[in-house]
Amino acid sequence: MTAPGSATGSPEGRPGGVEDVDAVVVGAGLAGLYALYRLRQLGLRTVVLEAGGGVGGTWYWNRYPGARCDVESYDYSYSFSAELQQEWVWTERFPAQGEVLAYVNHVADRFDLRRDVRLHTRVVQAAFDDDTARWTVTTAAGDRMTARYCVMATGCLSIPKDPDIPGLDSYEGNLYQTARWPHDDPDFTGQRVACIGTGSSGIQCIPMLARQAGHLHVFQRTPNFSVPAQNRPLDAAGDRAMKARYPEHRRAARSSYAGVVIATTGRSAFEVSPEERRREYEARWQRGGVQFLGAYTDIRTDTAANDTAAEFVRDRIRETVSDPEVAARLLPWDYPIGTKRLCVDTGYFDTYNRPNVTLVDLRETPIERITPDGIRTTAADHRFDSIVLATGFDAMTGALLRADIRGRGGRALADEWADGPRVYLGLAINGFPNLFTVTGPGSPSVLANMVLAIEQHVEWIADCIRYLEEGGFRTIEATDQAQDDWARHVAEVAELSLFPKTDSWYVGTNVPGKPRTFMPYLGGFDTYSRRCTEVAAGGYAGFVLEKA
Ligand code: NA7
Repeated sequence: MTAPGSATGSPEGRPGGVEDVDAVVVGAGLAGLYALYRLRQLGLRTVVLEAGGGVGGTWYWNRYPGARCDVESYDYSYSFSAELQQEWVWTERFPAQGEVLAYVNHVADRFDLRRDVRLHTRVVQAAFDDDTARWTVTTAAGDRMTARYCVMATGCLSIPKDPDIPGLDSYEGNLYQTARWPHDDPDFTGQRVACIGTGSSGIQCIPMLARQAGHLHVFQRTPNFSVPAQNRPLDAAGDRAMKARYPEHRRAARSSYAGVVIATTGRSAFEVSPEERRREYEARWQRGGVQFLGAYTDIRTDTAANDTAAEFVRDRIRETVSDPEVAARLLPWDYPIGTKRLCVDTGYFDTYNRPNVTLVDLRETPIERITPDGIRTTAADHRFDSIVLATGFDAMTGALLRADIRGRGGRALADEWADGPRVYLGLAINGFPNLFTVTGPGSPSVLANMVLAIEQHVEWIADCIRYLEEGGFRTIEATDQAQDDWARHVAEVAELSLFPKTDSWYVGTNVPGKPRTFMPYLGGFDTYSRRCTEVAAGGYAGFVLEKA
């Protein structure tokens, strides 16, 4: 017996190896699994196609030492099931990669999701057929599947950036990429190790590598702001208290700016004295995490206000790093704090006090090339047993473009987005009917608590599909006008902040040739989700619905 909506229970195979289902979901991370859960509830035969060898998405791939969530565990978890949130016990305030992955696997088992997930299955094309109004999804193995609905749950940070360093292929030592970390936990004991990149991934793994390596060289191009996690184990009494007020905690998160409640003073940084400001920053530093930036309302919008927070962090770096020359190289100067994603670390700056750690400043001595035995900068030839690339991702659009999505008349998404992504509400694209992008560009996504952002999107998509099914509609498609208006709104809101001028993966400048567009929506999770609800309640304003 199979449950209603099970794809494996009743596949409709056709000659030629084509399988027909109701919905295809691409990706089995937190988004894809929840999409499967909701679409099954609608009675749709749903299949999830996943490139990896396990569920978990980001948490499956990013298993480098020190990988940890920078959102607190009680928030970085599904809220859709009261039973799930009551029974799961988190052990740390900021969960390590392994714990989040164990959680996702628990969810997959608890809700019997695995039977409709196909692992090791990479989607290489999704094409819409105008005549049948169905999507044909092709896998790397050449298998094909058709579906009425295609849900792209491919993640915002899932395609590692090609590090474009000459000579990389010639390297004969061990080469690692944080986002494609091997499962057998490499041992760096006694080795000469290099780490290239000092974003969140680098900042998390550098302290761990330093503990093992004989000597670690960190190759830094842009210094980063980082605040301490102040991570700690959770205890049973705290767990009981949290679980007693979970529903109200979730309600508050759902109506918050970031999908997680960030306590703010509600004041401008200049409404208070420098001493009071310092006390506020100090208290937040001691509490740990990205709540640091919530101190004042104008940190994201006013350069001078921002600089009070930036200078506080620079002072902590000067205080922590004992060699003043090394400290000076670690100071971020040329962009406002928070306009690249703020890093959250455990012992990062302190790592530079270790005798076995050397900082190489690539602004002074750029990398010329990777050689067979190491890295050549303009100043020296370094020999390494292992090189770790923590060089980031082709964020937000990378996975969608990689999938070769073709809409009406065979038009390619890559052509549509040649000047930057345009996605109505970050959810739907003109010319690509019945295709949905979970946490797509133009939605709060990476600026919000991702799990809540995922739940809000999946719930909206499931409600929309139910509406189509019950109303006898064949397709839903965003209008060009609605999509343009939304893209303009996303850009205008971003312009009110300090974000767009900073080079970062938010604007795509980390990937050569990528058009500069501020991709996430900065208007707030609360405002945004209200807007999505209104659009649906208004009979899907900004969409064209076609009757079957
Ligand atoms: P990030 O934040 O994009 O960081 C990548 C780092 O790699 C950053 O320091 C880059 O320097 C550096 N980088 C990239 N390419 C090169 C080359 N060619 N040479 C030297 N240095 C290079 O990616 P992460 O994986 O750390 O974090 C991404 C998100 O994942 C994070 O924000 C969290 O949300 C989770 P640059 O700044 O470009 O000078």
